[in-house]
Amino acid sequence: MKRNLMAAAALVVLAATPAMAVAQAPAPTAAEAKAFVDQAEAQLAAKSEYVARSAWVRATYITEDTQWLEAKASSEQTELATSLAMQAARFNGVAVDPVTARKLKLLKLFLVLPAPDRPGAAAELAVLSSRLDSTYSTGKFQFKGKTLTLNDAEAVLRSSRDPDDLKAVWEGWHSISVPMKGDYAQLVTLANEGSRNLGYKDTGALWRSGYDMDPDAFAAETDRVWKQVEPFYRNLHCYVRGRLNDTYGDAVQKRTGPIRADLLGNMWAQQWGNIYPIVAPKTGGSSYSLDDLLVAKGYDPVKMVKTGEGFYSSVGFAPLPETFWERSQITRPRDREVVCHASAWDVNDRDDIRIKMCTKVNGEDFYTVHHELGHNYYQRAYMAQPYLFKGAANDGFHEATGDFVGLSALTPTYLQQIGLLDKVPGTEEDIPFLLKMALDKIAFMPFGLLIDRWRWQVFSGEVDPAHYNEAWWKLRTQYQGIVPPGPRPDDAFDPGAKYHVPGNTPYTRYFLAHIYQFQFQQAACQQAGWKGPLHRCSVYGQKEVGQKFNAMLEKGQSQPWPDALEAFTGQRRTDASAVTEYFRPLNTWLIKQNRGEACGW
Ligand code: X8Z
Ligand code: ZN
Repeated sequence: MKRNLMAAAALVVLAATPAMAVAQAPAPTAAEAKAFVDQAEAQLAAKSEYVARSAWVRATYITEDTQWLEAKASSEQTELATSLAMQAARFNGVAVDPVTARKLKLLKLFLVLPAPDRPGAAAELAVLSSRLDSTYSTGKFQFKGKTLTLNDAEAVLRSSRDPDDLKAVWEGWHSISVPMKGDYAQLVTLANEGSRNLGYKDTGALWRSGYDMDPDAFAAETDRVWKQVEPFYRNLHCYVRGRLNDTYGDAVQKRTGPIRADLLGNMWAQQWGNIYPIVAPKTGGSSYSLDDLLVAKGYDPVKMVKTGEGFYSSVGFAPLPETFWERSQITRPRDREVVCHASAWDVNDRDDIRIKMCTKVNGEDFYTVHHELGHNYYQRAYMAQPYLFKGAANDGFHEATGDFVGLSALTPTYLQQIGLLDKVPGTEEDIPFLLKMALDKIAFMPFGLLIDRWRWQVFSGEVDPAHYNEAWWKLRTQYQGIVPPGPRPDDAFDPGAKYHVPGNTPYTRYFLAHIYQFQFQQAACQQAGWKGPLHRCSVYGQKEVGQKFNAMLEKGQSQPWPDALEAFTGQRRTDASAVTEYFRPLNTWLIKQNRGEACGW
C-alpha cells in the first residue's frame, strides 16, 4: 500500500512538469476515479466495524489490553485512510461526476488526525490518542481525604456554595491533566505532519475544511455569527456577575471584571444552569426544578432514556432496536474504568446503535439523553447512504439534532404532557424559563467557540507548548470573561481537563449546533403552525415535522450543508436571528436588570 502511494505521488510531480512530458503516464480518467473511489469506500467500510468495536470495548472497559487493541485497530484505519487520501490526489483536476468529486474530497477529510506516511507513525499517533483519552477518563484527585472522580467533582461544582470547596475541587480536577502535556504536544506534531502530507497547512486548516467553503472563510463565518450573539452574552454575564457578587461578596466575586470560573456550577463554566437558584429573579423565580421533578416522580436512568425515545417516536421515528437496550452503557459500571463522557455510537454502519453515558437523574442528563439519541436517530436516518456519505451535513448538524429535540422536551408544556409537571405554568414562568435556558445555551456560545480557537493556534504553531496554558486563559478571559479561582501552577495544562482536548474531538461543531438548533426550532414551529412565542413551542407529536426533519437527516453528507439546511428551513446560511427571537423577552429583561452596572470585563 505504501509503495503504491509513493508511486502515485511521483506521478503527480511528473505530470506537473511539462518539460518532462515524455515520462508522463496517461492522465487518469473519470472512470478510473470512480473505480478508485468505489474501491476506497469498500475498503474503509470493511474496516469500520472492527475499529468501532475495539473503540467501544476500550471506552467501556479501560485496561492496558483494551488500549492496545484500540490503538492497533485505529492505527490500521489511519494507515489505510491516509494512503487512500494521498492516492485520491492523483485525480486532482480530472473532470469527474459530482458524487465522485464529493467522495474524493471527503476521503481527504476522513481522519480527524491524519498520520505521517512513514512506518510506525500511525501506530505512535494511535497510542498517544488512546492514552490521552484514558488518562482523562480515569483521572482522580484527593479532596478532604476522599478520592474523587470527575462525576464526584461535578456534583460538588453543581451544588456547593462554599467558595473554598469549589476552588479546591476545581483545582483538583485541573491537576489530572498535568501529565498529558507531553503526549499532547507530540500528537500535535504528528497530526500536523500528516495533515501537510494531505495538502493542508496544518491540522486546524484540515478541521476548518469540512464546511463546504474555504477554511479561512469558515473561520470568518464563525466570527460573524458570534458577533450576532455577543451583546446578549455580555448582558447575561453582567447580570450573573451581579448575583454572584450579592451571594459571595467582594472578597470572592467582585461586581466588575471577569467571573471566577468555579462559581458557575460547571467544571468548565460552559453551562451555568446549575446556579439558577442563585440568579433567579428576585420577584418570582421558577415554579419548578427539573432536577427535583425527576427525583420526585421516581425516574431512573433507563426511564430517562425511554422517555427520550418516546419523544422521537411521537414525531414518527421507529423505536430503538432491542440491541440498543442490550448493548448501551446507560450508567457507570461499579467495577471498572470507563469513559464517562457521553457519546452515541453507530457500531456496524447499519442497525447497531448505542449510547454510552454515566447517567445521573437530573435535568442536565435528561437533556443529554435527548442530545445523544439525536445522534443515533441521525445515524439511522443516513444508514442507506454509501459509506462516505454516512455522516452529518456538517458536524454541527449532528450535534444540533438532539439539541433541537431537547428544546421541545424542556418546555413546561411537554413536561406536563409526560406527567412530570402537574400543570402548565402561565406567562409568569417565561422569564425564569428563558433565564434557565440562557444559562445553558447563551453561556455556552463563547466556550463553544474558544476551544478550537485555542487548538487552531496550537496547530498553526502560533502557540507553542511553553505557552499552552497562557494562551488558553487569554481566550477564556477574552471570550467568556472568566478567570481561574487562583494563580495557575507553571506545569498546568488546563485545556487537557476538558474532555474534547485529550479526546481530540473538534469543538466548533457545538458552537454551530447552538445556532442551528434555533434555526431548526423556528422552521419546525412554523411548519407546525405555531403562533405563540418561540420558546413555548414544542413539536412533540408533530409527525409532519418529524418527516420533513428526517428527510434532511437521510441525506447524510451527500450534499453541501447549505442544501440540507435549506431543505428543512428554507435558509442557506448559519444565522443567529432565531436565537434572538427565542430569547428576546429575556434580553429586554436583562438590560433592565443591569441598569447602573458597569458591564463588561
Ligand atoms: O460532548 C458533548 C456531548 C457529546 S457529543 C455530551 N457536548 C459538549 C460538551 O459536553 O462539552 C454537548 C454539549 C457540548
Ligand atoms: Zn453530541
